[in-house]
Amino acid sequence: MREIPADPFEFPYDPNAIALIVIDMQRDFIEPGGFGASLGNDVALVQAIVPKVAELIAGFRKAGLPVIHTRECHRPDLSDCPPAKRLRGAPALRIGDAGPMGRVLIAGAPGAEIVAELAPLPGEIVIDKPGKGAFYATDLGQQLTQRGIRQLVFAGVTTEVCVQTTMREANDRGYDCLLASDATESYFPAFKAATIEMITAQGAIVGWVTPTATILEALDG
Ligand code: TIU
Repeated sequence: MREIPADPFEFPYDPNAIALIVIDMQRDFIEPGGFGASLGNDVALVQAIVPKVAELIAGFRKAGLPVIHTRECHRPDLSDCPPAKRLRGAPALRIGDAGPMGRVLIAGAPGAEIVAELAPLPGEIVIDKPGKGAFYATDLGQQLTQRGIRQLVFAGVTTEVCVQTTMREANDRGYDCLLASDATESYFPAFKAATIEMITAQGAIVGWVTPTATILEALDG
């Protein structure tokens, strides 16, 4: 077993059981005119991590390790979108409404696609998820079990919403979770900082955190 330097202490890296999971790097969250912007957010902050996420993906691919992508999106008939989610608040565009990138957060719409720079390769797992957590109402758990994956490196958006929710789901299911600190972002810098503090506190109660470069060095070694 090798170790990756991390907070709050070394991450016990098992090259035979680790995968990268990239959460929701979709046009709807990253580009102007999508769901993230419709909720009142400035997307510039999350757009800035695209190159770092690309580096991390490239490192996993080069090492021959699995890369998993998730997309938050719903069926065109909205049957998997709880009214409580769709009707909440007063967004400029609701889930399912027609926006500049097609129907907001609907599977198959241009806005629900992963940004071109981070597009999945054929053969990589892509999980469409109706919730914030990637385990809820998906077959992610089965996919990981089939491949013997027990450790997950996390990247993507947003740190405190879909990334943290999925990390907590994974932690409860027995996965070791390592967050790439510079390959994740929030619309709210204070929320990202708080998430990193809360997951690493209490002896890595949810998981570990370390920068992309440190992870890539370990994959190379
Ligand atoms: N609004 C927000 O911060 N996030 C989401 O709605 N979804 C994800 O984080 N992917």
